Amino acid sequence: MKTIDVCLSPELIHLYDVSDKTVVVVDILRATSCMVTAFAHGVESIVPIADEEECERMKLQGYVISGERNGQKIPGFDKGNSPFEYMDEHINGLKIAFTTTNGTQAIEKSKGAKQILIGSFLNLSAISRYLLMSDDNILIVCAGWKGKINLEDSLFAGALVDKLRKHIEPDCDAPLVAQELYLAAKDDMLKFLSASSHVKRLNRLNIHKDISFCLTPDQYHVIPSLKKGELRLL
Ligand code: 3SL
Repeated sequence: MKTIDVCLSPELIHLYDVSDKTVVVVDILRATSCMVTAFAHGVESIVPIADEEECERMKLQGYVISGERNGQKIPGFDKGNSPFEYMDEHINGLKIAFTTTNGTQAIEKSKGAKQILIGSFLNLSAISRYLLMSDDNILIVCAGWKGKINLEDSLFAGALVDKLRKHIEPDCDAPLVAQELYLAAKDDMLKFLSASSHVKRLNRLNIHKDISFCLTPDQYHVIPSLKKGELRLL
């Protein structure tokens, strides 16, 4: 039977051999939710970049530059990290270079995996259907916050484990922890997350509607996948 595991923080990724695995990178609030939204609205490609200056230089190559640090849009960048910035018709066909506090760092740390997919609640069923059909073992990499574990990415991991569990064997205890967490939270994830550090941080920045949107399952059916350093639709 195929296996599934959960890396609760990118700092733990050295514990996993990703070379033969499909890795699903998740940063629910808000990087991977933004990426999924952007592809659902016709973005051509996204280059995820860990370093802010490197991302800024992509402007010279004609890219739209997007990014945040600590939840706030980087001054001088074209766009920030709210999914609502990636929903209008002007998004269609754009090539974006994207840097975020945690999400793009998690993608960078996952390089070396057999395949890298971008997950969020917004494309949860699309991802789970794809993983069921694939032969690869699976690792969910949670972006967390600056190396620490966070609740929202762990909840997504649990939701995905819950969908796959009948067909895919947990490789360790982290999938079980995540699944139990999700089962406790699933009836009201917004309430469950109200005490979480990043929800409190975003609320302090007056970012409210992004939170409930990013927790909405199955808005889109797209699956972004990393190839040669660039995210494109699978
Ligand atoms: O850390 C990240 O990658 C971001 O998603 C964080 S924020 O939601 O934009 O603050």
